[in-house]
Amino acid sequence: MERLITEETYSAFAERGYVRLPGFLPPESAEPAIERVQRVLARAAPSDSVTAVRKRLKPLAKLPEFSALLTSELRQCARALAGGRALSEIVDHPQILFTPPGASIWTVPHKIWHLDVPRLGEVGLVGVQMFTFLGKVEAGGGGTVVVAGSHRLLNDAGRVRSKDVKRRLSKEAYFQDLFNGALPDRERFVDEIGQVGDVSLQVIEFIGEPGDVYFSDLRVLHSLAPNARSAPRLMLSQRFFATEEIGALYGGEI
Ligand SMILES: O=C(O)CCC(=O)C(=O)O
Repeated sequence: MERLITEETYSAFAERGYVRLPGFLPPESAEPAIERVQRVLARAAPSDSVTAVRKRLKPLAKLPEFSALLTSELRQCARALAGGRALSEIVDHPQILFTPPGASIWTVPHKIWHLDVPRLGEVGLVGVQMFTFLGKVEAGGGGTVVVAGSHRLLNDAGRVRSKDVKRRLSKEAYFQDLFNGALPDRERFVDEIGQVGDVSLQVIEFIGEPGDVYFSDLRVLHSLAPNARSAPRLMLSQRFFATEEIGALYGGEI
């Protein structure tokens, strides 16, 4: 693992809240899962709704071809990035993320920015999320978007739910603009570094190809993005929760 996780990886993860590990998994290890997904997509009719296709894809993720991508090296890496904390997976298989092509333009979304779990104040990191690719996802191709650096905000505010995190962040000019759909030139959130206090912020699109892995801190604000490319966006994700910290949140085992 040392060949992929260096001191720079740890410090980038601490600073930015995400890290990209190109070729962490052997690209060919994704092939059986890709074949499964493609078989389902090939049977989809143009009139099928996105929800209907997602529903058909969902159970595939329980197949061994998908869990095989959650390697012990990947789990070790998640734990290392989580500062050695014990981690739990609420489900033992990953989740398929699918966005069909067809958006007329790609732009930084102004809505659906969220967290999957509440903030826990000075507890800090509550887990990490892994993303990998079941096909090439290019810029503008619907990859998950995150606000790098946002995990460093609001760590002194005790327990804050996702909705309230957004409400509190809206007091800052950067987030007021990010959440404002009427604002033109939204690519600037990708091209420019914003600032809240001493924290630098930037919207990052998770792009890559089979074998590439991203890890993000579960405190990082993230959203879905449109897919303005011609290929469907197919990614896999798994969440690793800090067992003790999240167990305390929900009053016991998770
Ligand atoms: O589909 C996506 O890229 C968004 C993923 C997401 O919001 C999540 O994992 O919580």
